[in-house]
Amino acid sequence: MKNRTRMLLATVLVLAMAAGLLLWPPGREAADQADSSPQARAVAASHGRHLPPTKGSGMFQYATPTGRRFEASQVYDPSPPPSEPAPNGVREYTLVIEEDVPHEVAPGVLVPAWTFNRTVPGPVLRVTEGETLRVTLINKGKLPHTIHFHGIHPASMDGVFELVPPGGEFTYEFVARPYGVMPYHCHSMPTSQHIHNGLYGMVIVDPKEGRPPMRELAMVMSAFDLDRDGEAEFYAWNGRAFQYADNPVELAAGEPVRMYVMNIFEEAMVPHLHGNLYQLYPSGTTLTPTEFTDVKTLSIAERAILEFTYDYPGHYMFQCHVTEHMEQGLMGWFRVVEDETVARRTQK
Ligand SMILES: [Cu+2]
Repeated sequence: MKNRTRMLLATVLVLAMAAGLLLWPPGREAADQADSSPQARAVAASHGRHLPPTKGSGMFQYATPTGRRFEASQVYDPSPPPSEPAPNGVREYTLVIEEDVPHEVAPGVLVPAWTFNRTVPGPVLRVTEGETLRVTLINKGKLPHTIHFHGIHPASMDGVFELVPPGGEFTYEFVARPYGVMPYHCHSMPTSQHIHNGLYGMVIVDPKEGRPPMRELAMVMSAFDLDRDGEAEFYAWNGRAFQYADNPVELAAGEPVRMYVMNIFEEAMVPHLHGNLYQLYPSGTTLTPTEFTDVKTLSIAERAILEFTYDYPGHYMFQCHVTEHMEQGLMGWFRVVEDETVARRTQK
């Protein structure tokens, strides 16, 4: 880690520790829950947004959320871009890499992230199989970076050998195939550091014939090991621990939902829905599901499409079933409502 990064991190942790000491014990958080329904409040209180006391060494027990919650404006929008034909068959994106962008990984806990377009994860890219995907990388960092895409493409577009120097640009261009859910991430060495610091995102490659229209969500599972001791302190859907606990994702009862899921952390993750099961499309590379289940272990860089419909209104947790991950941030709520117009409000 660079010295400046390390100093920034240390400062942040000391501040977070001080805040944590003032606000501990976590019972005080119960009054500050996202949802107004009594059931949601009660359950949220018992799944308090705090680290389990046995987790981590001294400092990290207190480097915890301060009781403040994520505001809606901070939330990573879980709706992917719409599926639509690219103009002239070419889907273009520009991704700008910056280093040490302050990223609030949990309420009150800032980390110096490396970002694509200033978000962690980077933006969801979407293209249809057979179209050309053209991605221009602009490196505004101080280190060489790349973009490595999963999928089928020429070696020269693989983002491993052609390092993009600080101040440099490179355009990746290839025909997108096969359809599925494909990770993209920096492959500069040490790759573990470049990914861990935030340089990752999801590509959705739609099949040419399309998939049935549904409400869609894109969710990246990741984690943050702030002290680099090999054990993460925070786990997250889309880069912020507990953001969808603070800001539940609204769905309508009876509305089919398609959730694109990807695990970019170096531990297995287990996406799990409460009150429901999902049709599973491993890697998103099939048009028919292979399993109807409510848990699926996603190994490192593994991804899937989950399709499901909630029949009953209410609040349902969606979480990682590795319970430690859930307790440390990899959980959120679906608020399933009767009125479809409410859920569609948030749809792109
Ligand atoms: Cu990099």
